[in-house]
Amino acid sequence: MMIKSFEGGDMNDALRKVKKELGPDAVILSSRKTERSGSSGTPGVVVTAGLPQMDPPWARDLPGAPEEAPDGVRLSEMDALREVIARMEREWGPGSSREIQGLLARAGHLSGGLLSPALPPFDPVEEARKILAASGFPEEEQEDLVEAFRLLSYQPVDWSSPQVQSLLQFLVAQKLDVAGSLFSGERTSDRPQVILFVGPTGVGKTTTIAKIAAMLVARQRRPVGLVNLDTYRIGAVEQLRIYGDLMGVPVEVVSSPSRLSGAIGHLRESEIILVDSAGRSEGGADELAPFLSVLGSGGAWEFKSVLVVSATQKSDDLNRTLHRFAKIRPEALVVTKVDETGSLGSLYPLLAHSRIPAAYVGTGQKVPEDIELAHGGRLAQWMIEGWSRDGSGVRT
Ligand SMILES: Nc1nc2c(ncn2[C@@H]2O[C@H](COP(=O)(O)OP(=O)(O)O)[C@@H](O)[C@H]2O)c(=O)[nH]1
Ligand SMILES: [Mg+2]
Repeated sequence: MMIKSFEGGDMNDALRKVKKELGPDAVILSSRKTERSGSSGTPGVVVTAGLPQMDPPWARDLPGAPEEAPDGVRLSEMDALREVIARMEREWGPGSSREIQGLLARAGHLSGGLLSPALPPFDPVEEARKILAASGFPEEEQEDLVEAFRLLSYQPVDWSSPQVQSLLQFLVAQKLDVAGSLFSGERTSDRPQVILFVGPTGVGKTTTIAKIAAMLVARQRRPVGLVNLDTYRIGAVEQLRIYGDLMGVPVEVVSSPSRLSGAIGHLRESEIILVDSAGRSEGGADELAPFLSVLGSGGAWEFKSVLVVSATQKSDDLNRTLHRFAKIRPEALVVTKVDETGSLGSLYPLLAHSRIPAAYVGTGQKVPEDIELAHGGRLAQWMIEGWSRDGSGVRT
């Protein structure tokens, strides 16, 4: 590289001289202000520039060309290079001097007489990876989604973070399995629908049942009955009874499987019977098994079960819950507490791979309003962008 300094009254003046003498391939290495410039003696700018071509023969004869040392290395060129490299390593971090030519090659990078570093190019695939990790998607899912993203992101568009988010939402939404309402708009059978809600303690089963019951009673004017399977006999039974009383809905408490049939019979006026299970935290399908054999015996009612999980559970816990209740063969999921976590990506494996579609989403503690029908696009948006209460969810 041939290196040379040019003086000018201002930056444009100096750059004009650089271009005139070294041509359009000149690389700007540094610039500084001077007290005096040229023959006029007024303040000016000195620009040090070089030509990447290694020492073309004609360069030696240019006015002001550095002198050649005995070993063939131009002394002033070596000093200038050392200075530039030292400064780059200092300001932009170790290794950055390797990019010296690319970074300095444009006079447009000069501002106020100083060189400013170029930003690294925006990498949409890297951005997608970052978003998925920050949103709590498990690592192996991140890999699959990033691979799908890579395949679809070949378009030569000007990628920005919102565009990366949109494509990720599209990919995620496509995978999510949603059921829609558990209830047909109108009564389709003379037999009541009996729906059992199972899931770990504290996820929001009783609250969800109250929300759904209120929705059916108040909005759809459908007769609803509630049953509580009391497998633990402490406290939790009262909660459902209070909700039932508030809504004017009959509640049956059943502590023995042999009484279950009779209790459902008491609710024969009800078109829909929601069954709560108040179990021990370590209990799962096993403690419900004797009740299940009655519920699933068929005949007088239609039966299905729903697994309630909380969005605050980690992916591994959700998986464990799924296994604990697999024997019950839940036909749908309710996901509660999406309002309580910033990383909904942990729900992705359950909603994408469990083959149990999501029916409802719990969005807060308020009964009855904080529930909506599960919607793939909305869930995907919340997983990628975080949850936000916008009130536009569908409730029935
Ligand atoms: N933030 C939030 N809290 C909820 C939601 N659903 C239920 N909860 C709360 O979770 C706690 C346990 O709910 P509960 O219905 O008693 O759980 P259960 O043991 O499964 O019956 C209560 O304080 C509820 O108010 C929800 O969607 N969002
Ligand atoms: Mg409960």
